[in-house]
Amino acid sequence: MHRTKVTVVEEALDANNTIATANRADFDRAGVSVVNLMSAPGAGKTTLLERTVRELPGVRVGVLEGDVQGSMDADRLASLHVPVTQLNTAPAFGGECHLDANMVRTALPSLPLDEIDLLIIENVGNLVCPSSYDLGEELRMVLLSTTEGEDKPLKYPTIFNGADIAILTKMDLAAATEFDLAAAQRNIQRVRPGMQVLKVSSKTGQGMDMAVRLLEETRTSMLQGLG
Ligand SMILES: Nc1nc2c(ncn2[C@@H]2O[C@H](COP(=O)(O)OP(=O)(O)OP(=O)(O)O)[C@@H](O)[C@H]2O)c(=O)[nH]1
Ligand SMILES: [Mg+2]
Repeated sequence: MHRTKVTVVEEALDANNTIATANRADFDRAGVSVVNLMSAPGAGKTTLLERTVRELPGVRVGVLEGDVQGSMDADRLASLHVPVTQLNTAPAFGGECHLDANMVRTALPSLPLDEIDLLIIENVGNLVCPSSYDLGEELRMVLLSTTEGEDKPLKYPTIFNGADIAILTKMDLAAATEFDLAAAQRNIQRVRPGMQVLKVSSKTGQGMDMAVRLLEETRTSMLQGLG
């Protein structure tokens, strides 16, 4: 019984990986760099995106918004005049707590790939579900806010282990929440040795120059890889 369960999960992830590979090929063909933004609910994904859109001159950004329900985040971003496509996991995908490659594939026809350079996918707010699902992205970013506690990398290791970059958000609140920055850094390194960690506040702008530079570098290295 247990073995059957494991097999079914493995098959589902294999199928996801096959579709993710097709997505990646389509993104490459279109010359679009793709970033998958993941975090617990409310860690600051949309706020960081809003600020990034404003501070990334010369890069045409598009957004794919993943939410269980509603379009509040998509509406926030659309008001900044960037192309935004909403993906709701309920009811079309049964209220899943993550995006998967097939959902992204379903959204591809509505993404203006020839009008953008960088597609940022805001995953459903969840520190567990998105971990295992490759969407066809080039860069996986996980956000950890100073209001969540420095222990989270140890409690939810998979999402930190599978990400390329960690971003500590809401740094302006670190003192008020007595966030132990050194412990957070240690915990991240324990689950993902060598992980690059950025410290950002979308309110004060702290660290935004580093975040923007990282996205520009992702774009540049993709173009070099294609060329
Ligand atoms: N003080 C402070 N508040 C922030 C910062 N970033 C986001 N917030 C606030 O945190 C709350 C949640 O931010 P969102 O950007 O909506 O978080 P999210 O990760 O997109 O949330 P979901 O999409 O629901 O998972 C909002 O009230 C923001 O104003 C920050 O850097 N500093
Ligand atoms: Mg959001």
